[in-house]
Amino acid sequence: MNIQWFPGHMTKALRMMEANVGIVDIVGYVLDARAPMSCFNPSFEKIIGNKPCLFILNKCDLADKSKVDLWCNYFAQSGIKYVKVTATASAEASKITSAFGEIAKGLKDKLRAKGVYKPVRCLILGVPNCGKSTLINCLAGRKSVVTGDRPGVTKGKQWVRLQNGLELLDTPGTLWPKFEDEKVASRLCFVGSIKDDIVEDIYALSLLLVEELQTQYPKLLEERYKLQVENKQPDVLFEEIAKKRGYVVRGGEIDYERTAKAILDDFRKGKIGKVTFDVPPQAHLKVKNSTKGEQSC
Ligand SMILES: Nc1nc2c(ncn2[C@@H]2O[C@H](COP(=O)(O)OP(=O)(O)O)[C@@H](O)[C@H]2O)c(=O)[nH]1
Ligand SMILES: [Mg+2]
Repeated sequence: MNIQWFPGHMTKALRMMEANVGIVDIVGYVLDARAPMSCFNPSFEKIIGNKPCLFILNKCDLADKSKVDLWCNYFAQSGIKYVKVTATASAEASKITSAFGEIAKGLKDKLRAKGVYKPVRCLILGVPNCGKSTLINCLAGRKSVVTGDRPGVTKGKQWVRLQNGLELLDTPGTLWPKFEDEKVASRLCFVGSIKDDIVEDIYALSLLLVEELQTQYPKLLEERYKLQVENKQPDVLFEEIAKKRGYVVRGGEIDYERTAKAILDDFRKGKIGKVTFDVPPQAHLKVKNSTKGEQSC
């Protein structure tokens, strides 16, 4: 599967973030709760530097609660500030605001002691499609920035001022020039951070998804497609799904593209179930032991 990709607009976006980081006080780092590890962008480390950072595990409504809890434990044990949210639910706004508020408080107090009353500025960053703009709209209580279910919707620089004096800077999602690990790249494709149209082989991508689901969530796959999944090769499963769904063309040939797109779409819309592919570093052994080697990351 060939997805080495780094379009020019992402270089531009990273430069914009580097140029603005000097004027922000804190960073909100949005991670897709279905693949938090894969969402860590090495290019962001330089941008964040020593700024206080809040990790926001978003799309929890689509994620596996037990794995999200492992991430929360990991963050808590590592002394990392985090919040788990579903940015599409407006009721979540207060949770996010208070998490930011906690981080901003120390800073505000310091400034006030010096007689400075300025808004606390926060840079919101994350890979494409993880929900940055949705999160900002959730906090603002209105549609202040453009969102969309595909990468690349946010283009320029967008500041949004909240009532509590926090100012948020939305940024275009960025990836990094080279994926060392195919698993990271494919998981970013599954969650829609990498556009399907730059993936050369959508069939190969959907086979990887079937394989990961078969390993980590066999029951969900069985229930969704009413199939027995054990001891079957992913391509065999793929063909069974195609036939069950009637995705065949004239002469009984399987419609590979249609089936591949349907499986990816089912996953992205949460129709297969609540799934999280990545576990935090130390949790790897725990998950393996507790499931008799069924899960891997
Ligand atoms: N189910 C679900 N969808 C979400 C959530 N947050 C964002 N989305 C959807 O994810 C897509 C990308 O969101 P957007 O905010 O544009 O992502 P951005 O590229 O990071 O700014 C949109 O279709 C949103 O509606 C969430 O918590 N749950
Ligand atoms: Mg956006």
